Amino acid sequence: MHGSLAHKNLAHRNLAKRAFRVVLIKPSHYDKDGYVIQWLRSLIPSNSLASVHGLIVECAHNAVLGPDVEIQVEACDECNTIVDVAGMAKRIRAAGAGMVGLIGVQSNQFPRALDLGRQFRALGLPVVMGGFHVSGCVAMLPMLPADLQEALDLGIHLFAGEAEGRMAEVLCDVAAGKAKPIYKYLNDLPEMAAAVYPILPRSVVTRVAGHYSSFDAGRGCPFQCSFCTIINVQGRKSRYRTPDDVEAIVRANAAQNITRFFITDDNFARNRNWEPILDRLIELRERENFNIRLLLQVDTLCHRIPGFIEKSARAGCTAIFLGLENINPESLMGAKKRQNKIWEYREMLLAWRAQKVMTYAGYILGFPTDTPETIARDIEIIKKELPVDILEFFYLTPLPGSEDHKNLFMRGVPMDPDMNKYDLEHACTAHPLMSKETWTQVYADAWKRYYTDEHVETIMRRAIASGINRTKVLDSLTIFSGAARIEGVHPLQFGFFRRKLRMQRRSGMPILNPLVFYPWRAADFLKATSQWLRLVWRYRRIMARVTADPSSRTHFDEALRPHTVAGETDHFVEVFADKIPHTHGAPVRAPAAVA
Ligand code: B12
Ligand code: SF4
Repeated sequence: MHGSLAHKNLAHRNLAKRAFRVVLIKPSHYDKDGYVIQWLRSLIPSNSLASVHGLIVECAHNAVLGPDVEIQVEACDECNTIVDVAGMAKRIRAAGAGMVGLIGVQSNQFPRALDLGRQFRALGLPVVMGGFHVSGCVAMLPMLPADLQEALDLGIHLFAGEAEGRMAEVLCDVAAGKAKPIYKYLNDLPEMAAAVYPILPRSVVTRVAGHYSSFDAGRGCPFQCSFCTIINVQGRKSRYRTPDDVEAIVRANAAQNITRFFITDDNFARNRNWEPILDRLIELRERENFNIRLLLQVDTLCHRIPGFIEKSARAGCTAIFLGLENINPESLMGAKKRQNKIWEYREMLLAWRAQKVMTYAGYILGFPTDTPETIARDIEIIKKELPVDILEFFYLTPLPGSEDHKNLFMRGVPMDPDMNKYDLEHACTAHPLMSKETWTQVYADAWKRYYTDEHVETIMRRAIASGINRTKVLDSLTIFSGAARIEGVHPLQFGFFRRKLRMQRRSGMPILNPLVFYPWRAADFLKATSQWLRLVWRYRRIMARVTADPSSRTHFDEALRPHTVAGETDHFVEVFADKIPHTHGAPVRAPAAVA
């Protein structure tokens, strides 16, 4: 089998007379000063890049451009790699033909992607762009927005939808000089069973701290949150990979010595094939000693699925991301996030703790009834009553592709025209009760309010008492506490050792004189480094104190207290008693006392 494959490859090579080089770039976006947000090492891998890379590798194997054309591919994530436009263009020219793919472009990355596309187009190279901004806008809006039109005017080809089963067509069209302005595949979602694997070479993966790679075990989510773009692009039906395919992805990565994975399903708990997939991973771990580590995204009802949490932990899950979003049922109902039952939050979080899995919860600020006072109150409640480790804050944002965005667009409500700001870290439209300044202040204050030294100490004590890896918790606390406050970026976009390149500045902003830029950058670097060193030192001292204290092992507080009596609810559930809808399973309230 191996012999015949090698023979076939050799035959290909002998025939290959021409080359077609595909350069894949996952663009980053700009910071407030107009410099590209990039790092020596990023924190989280790009699954979009791995997916499209896998598709091009498949096209190369299948020689889709003909037996005499060798398809070459290179991939880079701009979050951890400097994009050398001239060098890439030179390599395409040296190959004789090729194209640039701008991969997985989100709305906030669109301005950067357009700047890169413009440079490649000026050099006469074909450029194709895909990702959630293109897909979301084409899926939801009645007309193309101005920025997509600008891309088309530059001669950039747009791809809306998923590329599995369609990449060969795109490559053939580009190679023949007949690429369409827009490829629309939104109404025809590809099956995931037997779909090509997302995979990246080790040299790309090792640019991510901890050498995490990624794959999606499925796509689609049954829920209907109004701020979500995913359901409008990838649909609400669960499409999933087979356990054989997941095993093949793991083995292919393990062959490169990579066994840590971020499974990027938005909601792995709603992947209808979760159990056979986890069973297979458990088998690989327990029978073949694969050192698999998993990071999963799940929903707040996952604890109701029998065996889900236990099997996730056995399969190697050490941390989960979940969309807590808010603890006010009124906000959750307003955003159609009906599946979030606040009275079950503690039970769900305790179930993960029992398996020694760390929890990261997303929390959205700026629902219509939010005020600075209610947000402050709610964060204090979470600190006291919910056993979550890491809380991360986002602005409620009308992301292109979401129902919220479509509604505002159709009603002509003003939204910030600068897509670079649609990173969930900026106020992009007006709030009914808070001015833009107040909302911005509330966001900055939220990080400070949650990550107080006192609460960091409590989280460390809870980690020790629950047997959760304390170093992992400490490292995450450090990053999540410092990223927004010190670097001005959300932790999910964070990395180690920030790079700011003088020449890579947003179009329209001046390139500074070296005599101005370098002293500014040196001062900027020293300021951030000294802030980081102080934070690390403070947190290490907290860790040392907590570890040395024998009472940490038996630490207990309100958040860790399971409900023992049937129908018992948390104190905070009482706070929101009048906002809880009468749905099945909701706590039954005593009739309100007459004032
Ligand atoms: C994993 C993930 C991340 C990871 C990794 C990023 C990545 N792209 O892999 C991390 C944690 C870093 C991340 C961060 C953010 N994310 Co994110 N993320 C996702 C998630 C859950 C999965 C991405 C994925 O792998 N999708 C599967 C791939 C295969 O789909 P795809 O990217 O669309 O690619 C397919 C097609 O579009 C097409 N295609 C794509 N590119 C190209 C190029 C060419 C040439 C062609 C032909 C085809 C093509 O083919 C691909 C294969 O079918 C998505 C939701 C989702 N389900 O996609 C959100 C999502 C992409 N993220 C989103 C956001 C907002 C963010 C953040 C801004 C939020 C934040 N502050 O954390 C940051 C941005 C920072 C950054 N550097 O990316 C939004 C984007 C919405 C929008 N309109 O912009 C999404 C859609 C979720 C949501 N909230 O609605 N994210
Ligand atoms: S649960 Fe997550 S993926 Fe599903 S609709 Fe809501 S925000 Fe989107």
